[in-house]
This record gives sequence, C-alpha cells and structure tokens, in this order.
Amino acid sequence: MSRRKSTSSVLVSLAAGLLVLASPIAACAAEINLTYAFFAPANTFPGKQMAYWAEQLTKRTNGKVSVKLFPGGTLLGARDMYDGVSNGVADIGLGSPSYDPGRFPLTSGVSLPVGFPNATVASRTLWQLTQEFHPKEYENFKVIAMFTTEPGYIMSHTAVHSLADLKGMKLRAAGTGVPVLKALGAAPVGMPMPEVPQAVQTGVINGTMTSREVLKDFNLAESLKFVTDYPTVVVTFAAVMDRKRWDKLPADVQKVIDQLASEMPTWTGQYHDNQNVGAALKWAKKEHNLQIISLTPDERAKWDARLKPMAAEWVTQMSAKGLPAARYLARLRELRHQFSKE
Ligand code: DTR
Repeated sequence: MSRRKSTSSVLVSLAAGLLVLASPIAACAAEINLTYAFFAPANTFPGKQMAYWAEQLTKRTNGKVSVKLFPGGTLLGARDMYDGVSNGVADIGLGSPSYDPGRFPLTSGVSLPVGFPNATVASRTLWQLTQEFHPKEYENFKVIAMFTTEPGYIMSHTAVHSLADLKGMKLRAAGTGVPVLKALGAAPVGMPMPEVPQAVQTGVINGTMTSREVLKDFNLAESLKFVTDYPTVVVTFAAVMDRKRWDKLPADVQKVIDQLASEMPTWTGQYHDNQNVGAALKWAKKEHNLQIISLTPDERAKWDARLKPMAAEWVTQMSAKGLPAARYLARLRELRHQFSKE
C-alpha cells in the first residue's frame, strides 16, 4: 500500500511538474489518476465495458479523474486479479468470480443452470442480488461494476447432438461451468479464457462452453465449427476497487462511480446480447461455415434432467457454510422473472 502510494505520488508530482513547465494545459491535468487492470484483450466485451466506464468517469467528473487502462493481462492476469487489487498493484481490477467459486461462493449461485434468457437479465439480477445481500466475499472491496456473459453454449470440433456424443469429450469451462459439464458426462477442464485459443489449437481440449462471441473475439470459429443450441450457465464479472482506496476518494467522485455502477449491468448486457454475440455468429457462419445443432425434444429433456438437481445441491452445500443460499436463490428466481418481463 504505502509503496504504491509513495510511488504514485512521486509520479503525480513529477508529471504535474513537467506539465507546469511544458504548457498552460497544466490546469486541465486530472487530480486523481486510477489504474484499471483486466485479464483479457481490449476488443472483448468486458474490455469494451472497461473503456466505456473509464471514458464516462472522466467525462462526468469534468476531467477530475483520469483512468489508465491495462487490458490483456498486462498488469494482472485472471488468476491474480483480486489479490492484485488488494495488494495495490492496480487500483481497480476486472475479474471473473466464476473462475474462483470457492472465493465467491454466494455469487456462484448466479452461474447455476437456472434458465437466464440473456446477459442483460442475468447481469441485472447479479447486481441487484449483490446490493440486497452484501455478500461477505466482497467485504474488502468496493464493487464498481458487475455483469455476466449470456448463458454458455457448447462449441466443439465435432458435432454434439446427444449425451452420447458428449461422453468423455474434453471441454473447457470457467470454474462454475465445470460441474455442469460433469453432469452432462463430458470431461471438463477449467482454465481462464485467454488460455483457450492455444488449448484448442493444440488439441488439449475439443471445445469450450461459454458465451458465443468468443467464436469471433478469440477467433475460435477457425477450429470450432459446431455450436449446440442448448443454453447453460452464465459467467460472472465483477470490477472491484480496494476498500481503503475507495474510502480516500472524494464524495463527488464516489457518487459518479456509484451512478455508473448502477448503469453497467444493463449497458454491458445489452451490448453483449444485441451487438457482440449476434455479430460473432453471423461472421462465424459466413467465414467459417459454423453449424448450429438443435437437440431433439427428447434429448433436451434428458439434458434438463441431468442439470435439475444442481440448484438444490448448491443450496445444501452453501447452507452448510452458513450462507443464506436458499433466500439468495429464491430472490434470484424472482428477479430473473421480473427482469425478463421488462
Ligand atoms: N465466458 C467466460 C468469460 C468470457 C466470455 N467472453 C470473454 C471475453 C473476455 C474474457 C472472458 C470472457 C469464460 O468462459 O471464461
């Protein structure tokens, strides 16, 4: 903490000094400089969210705050994002709680197979639940943005029409998707998204289960030519700031960040659902002859039956840890229903 503070204040003084010497625009230099890390590339939808948030913060504070973005894992990777923020490596970090369900147990409920229709509804539900339940897993953080992917789909080298086709198939999922793939009889491998393209190329995995924009944004359609039309579970994202850093921000800046936080689930969900995923599917069909596989009603019913027990099992496991899992899940279903109608 103190090392970061002293380094950044030296840098700020140096920069301010240089600007004063250099030109009259010194008066316009930001008073507050924040660093913001993300583990995947800037062109992905969470990267777009990050850039939009930073731009809006500067605009709405009339230039008082400036944000330096570090996408692509240049400052922190997927595995060390949350510890990195706690340790002051970055002021803000955008990570995926889904990658570490042990650390974010209550949030993992949002990634159960509960039938979210899209990312917008799931993102708004995640945010509202976090506001209402204040999960202990975020106690040392200030959450500044939350959103999710659309429900994940199986994308594979070979066509998956049935549980028989899936049996033993090495498919990658984010942490919370692993038990879903296991229940469907595949051989799940957990790994962060940026590692997937190489694992697909080298045949370490036969495919992945995640939101479908990755076909384009990570160029996976080059090798994964089949999508099975069966929506499974969403992946959650949370951008956080260390609480002590947050407490030092002036009230007017905190107000703008809170206002942005309430807008980000809808902004990101709509961008992902309405532009990002659709464009990727269109491109993958045209450029790589992507095939969408429909399940027969009988087959679909079998998949549903395999996944049905997961929610009740989650409640049992989380309740044993003393978490209000039953109330959380009941409220999740209410919110999903309510937001689906809006
Ligand atoms: N689907 C999650 C997360 C994910 C989806 N698109 C992106 C883009 C950038 C980073 C992560 C993700 C996953 O499977 O990891």
